[in-house]
Formats: sequence, structure tokens, C-alpha cells
Amino acid sequence: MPPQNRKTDRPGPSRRQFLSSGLLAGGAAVATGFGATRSAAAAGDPAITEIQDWNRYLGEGVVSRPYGVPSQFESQVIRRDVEWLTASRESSVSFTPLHELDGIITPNGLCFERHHAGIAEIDPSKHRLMINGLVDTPLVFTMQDLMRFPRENHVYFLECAANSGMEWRGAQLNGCQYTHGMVHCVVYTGVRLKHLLDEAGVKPSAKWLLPEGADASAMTRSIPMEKALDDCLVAFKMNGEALRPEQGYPVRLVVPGWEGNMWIKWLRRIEVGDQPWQQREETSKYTDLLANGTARRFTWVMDVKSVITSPSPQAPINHGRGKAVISGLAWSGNGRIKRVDVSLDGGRNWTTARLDGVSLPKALHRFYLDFDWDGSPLLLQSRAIDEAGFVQPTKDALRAARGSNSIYHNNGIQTWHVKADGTVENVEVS
Ligand SMILES: Nc1nc2c(c(=O)[nH]1)N[C@H]1C(S)=C(S)[C@@H](COP(=O)(O)O)O[C@H]1N2
Ligand SMILES: [Mo]
Repeated sequence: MPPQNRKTDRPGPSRRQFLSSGLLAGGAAVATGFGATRSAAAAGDPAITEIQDWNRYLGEGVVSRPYGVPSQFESQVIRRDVEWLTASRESSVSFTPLHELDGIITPNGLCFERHHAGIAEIDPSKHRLMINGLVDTPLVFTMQDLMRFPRENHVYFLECAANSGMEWRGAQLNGCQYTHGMVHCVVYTGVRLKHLLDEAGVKPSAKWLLPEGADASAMTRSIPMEKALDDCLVAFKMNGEALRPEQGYPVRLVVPGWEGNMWIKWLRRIEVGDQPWQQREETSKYTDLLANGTARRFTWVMDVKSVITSPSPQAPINHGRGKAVISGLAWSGNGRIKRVDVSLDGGRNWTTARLDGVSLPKALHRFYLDFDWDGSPLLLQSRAIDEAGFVQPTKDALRAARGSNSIYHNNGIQTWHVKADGTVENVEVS
């Protein structure tokens, strides 16, 4: 489904409009049993009474699909781009289909992509990683060399600082794939950057790193030494298998909790220095412009954020009233998520959602709210709180603090308008 191409300056209907139209009156109240979730028309259902095709034929044997792919009936579960945003496919972005996923791990083939010069196709036997600059011994590692350092596994989210950037001025894109899909979360296997730096011997004056990619953009970002020594990884596996070319095969930098721009893909060199480097034009765009034209510099940590992934515009309620599941994701670059609240009425009343599954620092968290839908319109919101005590702000509060000139670091509360027919639209309330 293509996104609705609404213009930036047309915000969604206001909360006042909803109040005056009486839309907020109802919500969720009527208690129904799970019986209501069973199909009433079981008698005479051909799915029961008829023998299905797949009951009759001998299926394909093992290894007919040497590398397994999803069922043909899941063909809608794909990365998508936004045509008017994709000026060039090489320097552009695709979005994770968050509305189709569950749990906290993003399958490798569905991780959003952000490239500045397209996908580099690197032969690992010809790839080298160099560490030079303010070190005792400049070093060059082959992939084989990297594999001989002690390895670790960690689950981390990666979020582009521009995620939700198109929503700064008002509700615009109809689907969480587009509003929030510049995030993914996988298990990385890699070596601590600290081990590699120790091997090279960092000089006392060294305070900054400049990692560089082997793609044609030769993407670089300055990273402070404390972060590098704290939890950065040089990763070569994601979800157990080699990184995908789109994600930086054969090796990428992992900068947990910090903006995606710093996670250099196709990592080939790390220069060690005593001050931050002048940012290149492409990457300097990642500096936030405030209303008065001054820049908000060095905004590295990705703030506490959440979104309801279902129901959402691409995942409407298609089963009528009764038992329903609200499902969503929350994350914070500060660590774990402590609590997620959900509102059905545009932020007037809040219920604490159920965080389900593992809770890992700087990883996605899955939350659910199981509720009875009485069929009346809803204004769904989620609000995350992290273990450092940060609370996800409303979009109004964000704009009051940062103006409307920004693109980056939009962690405002998202509102979905669920209509009586179960369809869902991106709106704003204030
Ligand atoms: N070498 C290189 N590294 C890169 C980029 C790039 O274009 N080239 N894009 C950066 C940006 S802006 C983001 S948000 C993340 C995206 O990572 P992903 O494509 O794995 O989602 O990679 C970062 N690392
Ligand atoms: Mo990014």
C-alpha cells in the first residue's frame, strides 16, 4: 500500500474537533469472553468441510529451498521506500515493516536501509580494517584477524536520527512503517572496539575516533573515546549469520543507543585523534537546527520513544468489536524501558501496558495491551518511560522546546485514530 502523500503543512484533525464531534465519548468497556473471538460460522465452513489442496499433494522435499524464504502468503511483508523522499535510490532510505512484525528482533531481510552511496559489495578476503593516528602501533586487520579476538553477542536497536523527521510539522505519513520504520533491532556478534584499540595502544592524548566506511560515500563520523571504550562493537554477524551487504558486510561499527549515522557500515579504517573532525557536508546535516537558527550539536543518544505497531494505518482492526490486542515497540538509548502507558482517548486516560519478553538495555522492548473494543473510535497513543527516568514527550511539548525547524530526534508521542470501521489514520491531538 503506498503511503498517503499528504503535504507537510496539513496537520491532522485536532483533539478539539474530536471532542466536539463526540468521538472521544466511548472507547473500550464492554466485557466479552474469548468465545467472541472464535468464528461464529464454523458450521459449513469450507476450510473445515472441504479437503484442501495441500492435503493431497506430496510437498517439496528438504533443501528444495537451500536458503529458506517466507511463505508466499507473506509477500506484503517487505521494506518500502517513499517515492517523493527517494530522490535517488543510492542515497536514500527504506523502511522496516514494523506493523507486520512481533517480538523484538528484526529479521535480516527486513532491516531498514540508509545508504549515502548505495550498497558496497565487498569481497571479505580483500577487506581490511586499519587503525591509525594517535596509536603506538598502526594496525591492519584482515577479517580472519578480527575473528581471533574474544567475541560477544548483544541485542541492540539502531535508529536513524531522522526517524519520524517527516512528522515534525504535522501528521503526514499513513503507517508506522513510514513514521517509525527507520529502526531495527538484531543480535550482533562482534569484537569490542576496546580490544582492537588496546592492541594498537592508544596514546594518552587520544580523545576521538574517526571511523570510515569503504563505500563510495567514505562515510565518517567523530566518536568520543569514552564511548568507544565503553560498549562499541566491531560486528560481523547479525542474528547469527553474516551481516547483509545492506547492513555493512563484512563488518560494521555498532554504537549502542546512539544515532544510526555513527554506526559506520563497510568499516575500513578508524583514525584516532585528539579532537573531533570537521563533519563532511552530508553528515553535518545530522545537526539539529533550532528555531533561532542555532545548532543543537552532538545529540548522540537516541531518546526514549515508542509506537503502537498494531492497530496502525497499515494494520487496521479487521475482526470487529470484542477482544483485541494492541501491540507496540518502545526503546531508549539510555538503557532499558521501565514502563509503557497506553491511552485509548488521545492522552486523557492512561493504562500501563504489559512489557513482554526480555528487557535488554538499548534494545527494542515489546509491549501489549489486551482490551475489549466496543467498536467506537479511539485515539491510540503510547508513552514510554526509561530506566533513567526520561518520559516520552508529546509532540506539542517537543515543538515548544525545539521549534518546528527540526528533522532529527523526533521522539514525540504518536496518535492513531481508529475509526468505527476499524481503519486507522495518522492524526495529531493537542
Ligand atoms: N559507510 C556507511 N555507513 C553508514 C551509512 C552510509 O551511508 N555509509 N549510513 C549511516 C546512516 S545515516 C544510518 S541511519 C545507518 C543505517 O544502517 P542500516 O542501513 O543498517 O539500517 O548506517 C549509517 N552508516
Ligand atoms: Mo541516518
